[in-house]
Amino acid sequence: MRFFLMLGLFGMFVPSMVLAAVAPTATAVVYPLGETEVFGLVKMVQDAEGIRITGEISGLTPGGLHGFHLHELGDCASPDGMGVGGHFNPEGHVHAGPTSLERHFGDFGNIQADEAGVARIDLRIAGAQGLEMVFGRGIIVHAGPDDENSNPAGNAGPRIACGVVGMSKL
Ligand SMILES: [Cu+2]
Ligand SMILES: [Zn+2]
Repeated sequence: MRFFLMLGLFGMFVPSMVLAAVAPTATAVVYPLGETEVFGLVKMVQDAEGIRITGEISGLTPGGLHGFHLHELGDCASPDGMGVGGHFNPEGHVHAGPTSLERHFGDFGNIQADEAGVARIDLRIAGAQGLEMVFGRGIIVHAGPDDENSNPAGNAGPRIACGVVGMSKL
């Protein structure tokens, strides 16, 4: 009897431990909105320090800074990208930058394009936890820089690329 009780407890704990160990990477293929040619791939993984975001996006303004956020919804259907709603903000904070203690969850700041219009992304959002909340939401790249201050969205201009976050193995 005790054996089966222990087996039952083991059965409850082990799957959650295994799931945590092999938590999927969050991946978004980012497609152009409207007439832009902005395209790329973004990946997010959770570690003890926070969330690490890597990837590469092309077709940007050469040398430009572009606002880069996780928005609330995963609907990239409209050419203006407005279907994804505002910044993902589960805690009701004001807009800020990724190094601020109080900010939207989706405030990833800016990505910097090189002279060929390609941004190679390697951002660390220190202290961010809760990667499980990103799935099904929208990654947006903006035409202009996020000032990491103005509400509600950093005055980053039009939405030029959009991707829905899904699960991948790597
Ligand atoms: Cu945005
Ligand atoms: Zn924001």
